[in-house]
Amino acid sequence: MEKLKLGIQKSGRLFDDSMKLLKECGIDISNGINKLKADASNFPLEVYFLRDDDIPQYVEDAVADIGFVGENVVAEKNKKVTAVRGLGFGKCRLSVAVPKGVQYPNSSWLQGKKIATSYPVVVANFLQQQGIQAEIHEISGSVEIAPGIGLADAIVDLVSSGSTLFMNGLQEVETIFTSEAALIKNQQLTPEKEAILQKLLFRIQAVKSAKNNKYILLNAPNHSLDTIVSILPGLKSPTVVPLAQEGWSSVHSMLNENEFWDIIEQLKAAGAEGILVLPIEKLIL
Ligand code: PRT
Ligand code: ZN
Repeated sequence: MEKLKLGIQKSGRLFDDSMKLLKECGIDISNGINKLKADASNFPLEVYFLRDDDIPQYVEDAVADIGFVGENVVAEKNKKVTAVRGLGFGKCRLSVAVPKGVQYPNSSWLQGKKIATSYPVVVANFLQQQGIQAEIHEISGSVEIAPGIGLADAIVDLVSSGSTLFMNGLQEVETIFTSEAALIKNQQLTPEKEAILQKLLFRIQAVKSAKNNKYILLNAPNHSLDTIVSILPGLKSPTVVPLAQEGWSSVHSMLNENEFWDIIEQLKAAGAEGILVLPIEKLIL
């Protein structure tokens, strides 16, 4: 049987989350993780451990059929690959930063300046869109020290917490790209490989929707059931089961993370008691 070849970062910021996602999808690749590649024991998948920068090229060339890689890398490498979906980890932004104290009203400040970055393609596109001419200095690491040593007036670099910029006397002034890890695929997958990918995507979707939702159980006096049921969104409608105690019911439903606290407050106000909230492991909608 054909196997789908997946390229993931071999070490670095995306490695742990990539492995965790596969595990949550029920895919076991515990064999031979230290090697260049590993076979899943219970899914038609072969995992290749690669430098993140190489993943788009490998996917274009079908050395790997699919890859987990930062959208920032996909944008910079500009290879012929298809981005299928975001994976919800590796979140960061590519931002312009200038020395603290500099007044930066908008991107026109960059006109005629020197910008250090590891993302020359994305930065050149941004400058072109904005109609700005500036000099791009490509450097591969420690971009944040460039202004301090007089190499550049500004930098464009990835930011997550912002502490690297802060410690180097820089301020983030404009975000030009927001990024997360994404699943990319080769543009000519065989139907058989496409079918394996669909299976994998189905599992990823189940894992991701489970993360955003909680299972909720509560007790309610029967006279407030109508109100409580109307507050709960649920998949279809909540499950209502009578309690041993006369006049009371147990209500089971599902809540989205984003509206969670809001709804809990409304439920309490409507007379719900003994509210229990549980994580959901997988959710198939
Ligand atoms: O060896 P390999 O080439 O595979 O790895 P790498 O060193 O090129 O990449 P790695 O592991 O650093 O990052 C992999 C991916 O993680 C990136 O391509 C992004 O998609 C994503 N990511 C998420 C980040 C960050 N957050 C991040 N904060 N990548 C890099 N950073 C760096 C940033 O460049 C800066 O130096 O962290 C510093 C800023 O962090 P804060 O928290 O101080 O703002
Ligand atoms: Zn890299």
